[in-house]
Amino acid sequence: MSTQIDSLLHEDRRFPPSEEFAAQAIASAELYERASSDRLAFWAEQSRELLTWSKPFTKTLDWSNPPFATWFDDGELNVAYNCLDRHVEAGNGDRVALHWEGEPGDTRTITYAELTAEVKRAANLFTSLGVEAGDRVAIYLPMIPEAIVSMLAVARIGAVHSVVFGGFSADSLRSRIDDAEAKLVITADGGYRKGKVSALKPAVDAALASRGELPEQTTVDHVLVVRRGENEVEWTTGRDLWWHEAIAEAEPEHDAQPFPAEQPLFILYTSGTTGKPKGILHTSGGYLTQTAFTHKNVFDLHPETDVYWCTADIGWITGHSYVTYGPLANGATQVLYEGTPDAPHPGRWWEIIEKYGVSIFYTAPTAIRSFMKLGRKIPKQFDLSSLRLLGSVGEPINPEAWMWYRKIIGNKVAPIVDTWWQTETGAIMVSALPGVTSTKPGSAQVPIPGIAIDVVDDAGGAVGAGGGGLLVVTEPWPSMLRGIWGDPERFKETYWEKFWDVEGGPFYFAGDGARLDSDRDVWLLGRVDDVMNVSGHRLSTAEIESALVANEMVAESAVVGAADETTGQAVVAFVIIKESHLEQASGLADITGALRSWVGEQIGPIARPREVYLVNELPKTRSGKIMRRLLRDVAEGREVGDTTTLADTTVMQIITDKMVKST
Ligand code: 6R9
Repeated sequence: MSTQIDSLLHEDRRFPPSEEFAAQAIASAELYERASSDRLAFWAEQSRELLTWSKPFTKTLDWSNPPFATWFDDGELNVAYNCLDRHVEAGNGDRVALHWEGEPGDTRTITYAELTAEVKRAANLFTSLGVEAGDRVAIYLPMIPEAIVSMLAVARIGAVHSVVFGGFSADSLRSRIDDAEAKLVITADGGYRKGKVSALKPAVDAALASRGELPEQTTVDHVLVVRRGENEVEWTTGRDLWWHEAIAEAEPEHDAQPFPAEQPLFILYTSGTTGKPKGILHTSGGYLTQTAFTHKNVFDLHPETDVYWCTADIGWITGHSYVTYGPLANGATQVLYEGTPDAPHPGRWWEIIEKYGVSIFYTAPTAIRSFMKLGRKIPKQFDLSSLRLLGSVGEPINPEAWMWYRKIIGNKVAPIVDTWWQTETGAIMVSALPGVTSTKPGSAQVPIPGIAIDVVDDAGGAVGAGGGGLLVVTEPWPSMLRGIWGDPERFKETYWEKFWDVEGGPFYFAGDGARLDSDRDVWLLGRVDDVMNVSGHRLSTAEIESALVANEMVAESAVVGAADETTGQAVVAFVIIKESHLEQASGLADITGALRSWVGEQIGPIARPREVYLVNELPKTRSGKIMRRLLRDVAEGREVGDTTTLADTTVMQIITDKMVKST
């Protein structure tokens, strides 16, 4: 079977940067020139410029033992010092670091001086609880300032955090605590979600309780509990401590000690296609270099004037790199929001943008599409004129959602950066540079300066302009994962074995399908497991979904390949109709037939869905990625598989109940 992915969609719109934007842009075309003339010297230069090293490094990359890389190996730095103290020392202590907005509308404004002071106390507190450099600390918190304080205080003492998303169950938390052998767990009584307090502490209690086949003892000595929800909690004396009481007693002064560049910084668990979650390991100097570099250049950050907002939860890599480390290393002022986009009303995000004058906004296509579904009336009630740059991450953004984002949210002028990267890559790898690149709706476009990527066939051969295949990273990069916690074999097998012996290799295999257009711009086509094979043509789910959403009636869609006797696989689409077009759609005699023909016209008869199902929800993970595996179960008439990682576990029932079928 060929790995060539047949690409049929055409997109000719181009948006060159405005002169005004280009004139003030941080990034310049020269960055590409410097990086391509000497890639390693470029990263060394960026690292020295962006970070404060306590002991300067003399080596940049050591790739003598692939796939294990070290960057800036003989240098020493303190990550928290770089995110905090040095900004205060430079006279920016009064700059706001966090505009925190609680879901019920309570707020906290925290300056760099205040954040530094809080992190110093927390560092002393963690040390007094027996946490030493190299020890692991689990963080299971809502989006409150203490989440960021905890991450930075752990980093400050050279310990390693493992943030577990607050929506995960007691079992997921337990397996992550056990795998990392965490000594300390930091949690809250509860946090606000959709107008209600959602308790967190009971999950920690359940995770640490002995039961079933679990070992009797965990490695956890203490649980620190932030008071947020004011809900009743159970208490284990000797183990549990209130954050506010303990922090008040902690010493205020704390000198940040330097640690080696390769000191582990965090573990973040991400689910693989099979087996238990992988603990992705990131270290200090290289990670902070690339997150700071990309945050500054991809988001055109002017730290004195910009108000930046990334909507990701700190439980995901986007929250680590573009809420905590990148922005704070760069001294940015940012918004941190506790709740959901629609609480207490569907305009909450736009209200927050208006309130704080947000100028740079970074979110996910799934959020954009759900706002599209509700219509432009809601954002139009707010003043969004402060926005000057928009970012997208997490999934391919289809051209229609891109255009809506630009027009309705970006006031027809804000450049959009579609950023491709992964938990494993640590930081942005492929993206336009605002002010430099002419943007294209739907394409993530070009590797950032200093990053080497390609699209290859199954044998590792470059497909070249116009070709489709697999996305690979062909050279090591500063923020690359350093391994899978406790499992070096799995690290090699999962990411490196496939392209180990190829010319110019080894290459890092990302697991994404991609194509290069005639300008060599990159188009992401979805995970390789999602690619369909219809009569020998490899079709991308992302492209057919794009075509469906380009129909004025369609708000969201998900496409899967279902087994088919004649064609091998057949295209099956799940579609949500926009609220504003429900009447029009129900007036059509054969709406699903119309949508099938539409896809046929947009990309060709081969892509025409065998079936279209109208639904009012799609199954998504908590980080907003569509779980196509479950839809494939429905399309093939099987019992629906494991739904435990869905954000809303009832959604599959709703889908199977409400499906309207046509063939
Ligand atoms: C940052 C993040 C990684 C996977 C990745 C790819 C998809 C992320 C994307 C994108 C198309 C983009 N992905 N950004 N696909 N265009 N701009 O999301 O990390 O949760 O590890 O997911 O997400 O499939 O392989 P993570």
